[in-house]
Amino acid sequence: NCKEYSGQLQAKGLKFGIVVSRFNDLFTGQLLKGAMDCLLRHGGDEKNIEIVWVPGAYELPLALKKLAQAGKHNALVALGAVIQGATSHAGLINAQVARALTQISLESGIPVVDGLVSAENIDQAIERCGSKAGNRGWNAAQTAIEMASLLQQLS
Ligand code: INI
Repeated sequence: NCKEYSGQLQAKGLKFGIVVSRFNDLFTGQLLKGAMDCLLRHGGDEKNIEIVWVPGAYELPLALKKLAQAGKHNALVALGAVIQGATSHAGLINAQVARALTQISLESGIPVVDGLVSAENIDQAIERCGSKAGNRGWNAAQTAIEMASLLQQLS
């Protein structure tokens, strides 16, 4: 007879903010497409979704923090593509961004979902942005819906 909680995959009436990086936009554009597809297929509404573009993955946390502080959204999604080989500091970017996203989420109480693709090469990035390994943007949006729903139940 325990009381159990789990989020529903229903986005109706929920507000989402998506922050997406322009760097590697060949890939991040596909992540955004996947995320939008997921939100709309689960009952989300375009008028309840805000999209913010930043130059690169490193800039994602600050824009997300601003959105989190505004407190207008039920969940936030970060989309980016960091490809090793394209840069020497890819690992550093990934670690910094992942930690910052956690911090923003915990400080604000708003789910911030990490939808960054971290790939060793272009092939891996292709696989994760709408081909054989799916679309990480779509998965991130699904997590955002579930967490937004869960937090509504818990508060
Ligand atoms: N930004 C990315 O989003 N992905 C990358 O692969 C990348 N590489 O390879 O360097 C990248 N660099 C830019 C970085 O995010 C910042 O925009 C830049 O350092 C200015 O702060």
